[in-house]
Formats: sequence, C-alpha cells, structure tokens
Amino acid sequence: MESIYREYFKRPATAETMIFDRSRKKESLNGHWHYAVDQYDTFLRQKWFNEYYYDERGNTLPVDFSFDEWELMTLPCCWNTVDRMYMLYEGSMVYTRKFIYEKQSSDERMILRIGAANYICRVFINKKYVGMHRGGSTPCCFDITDYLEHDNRIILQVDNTRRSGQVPMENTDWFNYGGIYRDIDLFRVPKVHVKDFKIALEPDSCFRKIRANISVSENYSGTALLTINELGISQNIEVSKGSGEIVFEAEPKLWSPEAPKLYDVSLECAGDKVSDRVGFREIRINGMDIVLNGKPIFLRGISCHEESAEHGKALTDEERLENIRIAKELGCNFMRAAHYPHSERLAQLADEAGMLLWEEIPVYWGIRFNSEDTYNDAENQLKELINRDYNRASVIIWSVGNENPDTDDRLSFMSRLAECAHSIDKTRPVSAACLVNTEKNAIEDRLEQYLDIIGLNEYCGWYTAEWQMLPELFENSDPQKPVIITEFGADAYAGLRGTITDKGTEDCQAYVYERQIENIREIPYIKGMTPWILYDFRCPRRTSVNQKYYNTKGLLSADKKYRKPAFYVLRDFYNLIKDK
Ligand code: GCB
Repeated sequence: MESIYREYFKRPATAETMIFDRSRKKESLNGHWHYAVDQYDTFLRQKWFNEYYYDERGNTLPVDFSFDEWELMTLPCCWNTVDRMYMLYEGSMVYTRKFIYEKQSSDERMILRIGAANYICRVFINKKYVGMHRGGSTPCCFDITDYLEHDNRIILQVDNTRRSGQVPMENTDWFNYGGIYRDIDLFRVPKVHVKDFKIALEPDSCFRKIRANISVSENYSGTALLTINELGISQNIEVSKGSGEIVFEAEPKLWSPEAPKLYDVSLECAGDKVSDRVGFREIRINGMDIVLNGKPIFLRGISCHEESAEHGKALTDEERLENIRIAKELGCNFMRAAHYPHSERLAQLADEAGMLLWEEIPVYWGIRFNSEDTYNDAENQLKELINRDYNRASVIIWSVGNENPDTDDRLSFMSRLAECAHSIDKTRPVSAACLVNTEKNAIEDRLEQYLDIIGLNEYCGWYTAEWQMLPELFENSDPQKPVIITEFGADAYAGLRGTITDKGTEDCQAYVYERQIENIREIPYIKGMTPWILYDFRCPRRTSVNQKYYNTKGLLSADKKYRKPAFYVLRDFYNLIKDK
C-alpha cells in the first residue's frame, strides 16, 4: 500500500460501530454537494482537507481545489448516471458541503450514517480525518460529535477502484457503479443509547414466543421497556453491562407473503427510544423441506440486481416497488437480491408487500480466499447486513456467496462465514449459490455441510450445451438438504427472434426456460428456484452485438418496459403450482 493511504485506513467503521437507526429522527444531508473527480488522489496526497494555503515559511501553496465553487451533484446518486463523461469513471470522487450544528442537549452524540458508498468511503470534518468504511453495499455510522462546531464542513472521499483483495474483487459480471448512492443522514442519540435491537419469533414451531436482544452503549446496566401495543405486550428487559435478552409469551398473527402482518414494536432504555415495524414468522428446515410457519413451501423466485436504467444502483422506492410488483405478476413469492446487499428499503418494502427475500454478500468469483484481510472484510459486510436487516420478516435466507470452485481455501473462508451467520442469527437458514461439480456432473460441494439450504447455479441449455446433462445432474445427485436452483437462464436480446437453437434470441431463451422447468419440476429435493434474472443489467464484459454491454438474461428489457416471451413461460409455471 502506498504510504499516502496508510493513515486513511485508520478508525474503520464496522458492524460494531453501527447504531440502530430505524425510527430515529434524521437530519438529512442528501441534496447538493460540491464535487471533484480526483483521478490521482490529490485530495489525500496534498491533504486538501487541511485547507492550508501557506506553508510554515509563509510561502503560498498551490491551491488546486475550490471546495465551494466546485460543481454540484445531488446525492445520493451513482456518478455514472449524472453525466456521460463519468459513465466509465472508476477511482476517487471528493464531495463537500457545509452544515450547521445546534446542540440540543448536553449529553447528545451526533451520528453520521451513510447508507452505502462504493467501495471505500472516508470522512473528514472541519479539517480532520474522522474514519473510513470498506464495503460497497452496507451502511456505516460515525460518531462525529467531537469534530463538530457551529458551522461545519464535511468532506467525503469515495473510491470505487476495483482491487483483487476486496469483496467483490476486480472481476464481476455486473457494472461497478461509483458514488454515495444511499441516504446520508445525521441523527442524535443520548450518550446512553440503544445500539442494536433484534427481535424475532422464537424458532421452536410453537409460534407463541418472541425473543428480543438489545445492546446498549456505555456498558449500561438497568432496565429497558419493550412494548407491542397491539399484542398487549409491555415487558421489562434487564440490561447488564450493555446487553439484555428476553423471551416472552405472545400470540402474534404470523407474517406470510399472503398476509404480511406487521406490528409496531418499541423499545425504551435510559431515555432513548426506538421503534420498528416487525412481522413475526418462522422459517426453518425440516428434513428436506423449507418450512414457513409450519407449512412446507416452494420458493417461486426470481433473481434481481439492484439496478435501474435511469438511476444505476440508486433506486427510488417506486422502482423497488415496481420490481416487487413485476415479481408478483410473475407469480413469485421470493426474490434473490443478488449479489450484494441491496438497500434496506427493499426489505422494508418486501415486509409490507409480502415478498420473501434471499440476501447475499459479494463473496463472488475469484475472491482472495487465502487472505485474512479479505476474510475480515467479507465477515464485516455479513455482520453489517445481518445487523441491518435482522428484524425483517421478509428476509428468510442469508447467502454467504456465489459461484466459487470448491478449494480448501474457499472451504475454510466460506464455512467460517456460514458459521458466523449461524452464530449471530439462529432464526434463519444459511445458504450459498454453489457450482455444479462438473467432474461428476453432480450437486456436490464440501461447503454443503455448513449450509442449511444448497443453492445451485446450473446453466444447462446455455453454458452447458447438452440437455441430457440436466436430468443426469439430478439423477447423479443425492443432496442431504433442500436445494434451490439459484440460477439458470439464457441471453436474449429484446425483440430478437430466431430458432430455439439460435443463441441470443428470445425463442432460444423461452425454450431454455421450458426445458429447465420441465426437468426441475420433477425433482423432489428442489424446493425453490430463482432464474437469472428479472431484467437486463449493465455489464462491461458483455460486448457482443446482441449485448451492447448488457447481460441480456433478463426476462424484461433493462428499462422494464418490455417482457420477453420467457417471462410468460415462467409466469405460467408459477401460476400453475401456486396453490399446490
Ligand atoms: C452466473 C453468475 C451471474 C452471471 C451469470 C451469467 O453464474 O452468478 O452473476 O451474471 O452467471 O449471466 O453468466
């Protein structure tokens, strides 16, 4: 690492520094920020944040910035969609704005929360470096109280350079958007505050107990009060040295995709108060079944990237709802949010709308599995995701990654992640999207022993040319756990017609769906599927005339205005099996 950067990896924001934020009153820093493209990292090299205009001897320093005269960008956004000039830009961008801070109470702490910035985000306030965050899709919190004055300048430096030790590494099958693309907020908490609040139905198949865990800052000991008015619940929780746990009797109406009942839950502790809207449901594995609220369920799913043609990864709620709506139109009860954490808003909206979710961290192709630093980064992203979305009934599966060959290093890396997910969350199954064992043409991966559900990506009819391989794959396999076919699919350039063997046509794609469905539906151990993918998405690796830098395996065109024939093939199948 070049020495100029060393200083600016200090004080990382991690899962441990996250603060429960739902329902907290936010003071938004969204909106206009001045920005500069900083291709050579001159901001860090010359420490612009110091705002030195003279050196110690009084000589004028070259001033290569003008914070308040820089152009404006409206955050959150992906810089790629702001101006064609930035479409393919990868590197650093520096953003700055001013804000006023009026203290409201003597013991308050001011927290800066950034919903997501890809990939490294560094925070500077009033000429001082505050800290940094690693990971392009999870939130981070910084306690900035001690840096604040009445008038403040904040600078955020965001660097989306692809690097081999990162998670994901430099080669992915999706577009590397840059920028701060989720909300930037300030919120105030008292010195003693609720840091974390996890609540869920106890997974004992009785549906009569709720467990809550809380963590409180400052090693607080005392009592917290949990209320769910609609259920007549008012429970004291003993908090000792910052943590408390309770299991209590309750009879909630169970949350399900058909009846997504949510309750207002609130928690008060030492003058701090938070609330959440929570559904109670049980998801468990029983033998070879995935069981929701006591009933075996087939997951009629679809994979989805977090992308819109207009906004890149900075989706609006309308766009998220539209995705859920289209998935419902397909007959889905399940969406795979691939290949990295999507916004928490997706899970909140899925809670309201009744859509089950698979959430994943970007342990994707070619991860540096033998590096402890890379592992720590991946584990932190996993913990941040689980902390963020633990209370979401819609989220039923944590995925610790996608498509990596079964090597010793990968086994040790990914099994640690699976164990980590299990240790934090005892209420949800853990999975990963695995590869077919091509030597045996079988579902066989040493990681399976650490998973509750086996995810399998297979591309019969596409990357695997021989259709015969598909029935053989299923015959050769004897999985001891339920399987979800996490991917199959075929490219189809929207509107391009041809024969069923003519790759890249809609006809070929529809045929792949027909044959896949014909095979999959016969296999008793397959308990769900999430074909690849809801709509076409940007992908720099896809340069052919029928792709034009898009992965065209979508059932819809990228603008979602056009449904390809395969959409209807899948819809008909899902409608057929819906009530079975
Ligand atoms: C896969 C990957 C996915 C790709 C897809 C494809 O197996 O998991 O990220 O986009 O194949 O289209 O090749």
